[in-house]
Amino acid sequence: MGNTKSSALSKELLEDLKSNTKYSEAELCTWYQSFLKECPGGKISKEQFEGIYASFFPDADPTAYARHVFRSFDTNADGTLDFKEYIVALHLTSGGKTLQKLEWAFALYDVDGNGTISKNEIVEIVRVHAPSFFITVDEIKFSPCIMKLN
Ligand SMILES: [Ca+2]
Ligand SMILES: [Ca+2]
Repeated sequence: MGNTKSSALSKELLEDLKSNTKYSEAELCTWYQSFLKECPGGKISKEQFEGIYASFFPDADPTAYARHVFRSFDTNADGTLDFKEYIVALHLTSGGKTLQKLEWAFALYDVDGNGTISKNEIVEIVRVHAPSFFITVDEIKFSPCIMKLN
């Protein structure tokens, strides 16, 4: 094995992810290794993401979904998800704290990014998402957090 400097998570990133997600150091390291195996470049392209998503949710529309996911998780807008963006996405969609989920869901639903969610935007997201994968529209409607954001 060569000296794979990049195969270890940096201490900084590890601490950051540990404090922002529910995952343990061991889990994060394990995921990082499998992430690198799938994506040796350390980044997931939209096409790769579509492939992964399609294998989980064969009935959904991976292209539209990937577009929305990238819009809300590709925080540095470079067109790929790096490990941090990937873990944050994974964390939020699989059981993050309610407030974080709401903030993320809001960003996801706010397709044009104008700070409010229109009926058309909800229709657009509901059309492409896999049932029960996201927070429901009712939760959005009744959330004080969303009222505040609005
Ligand atoms: Ca990115
Ligand atoms: Ca909007």
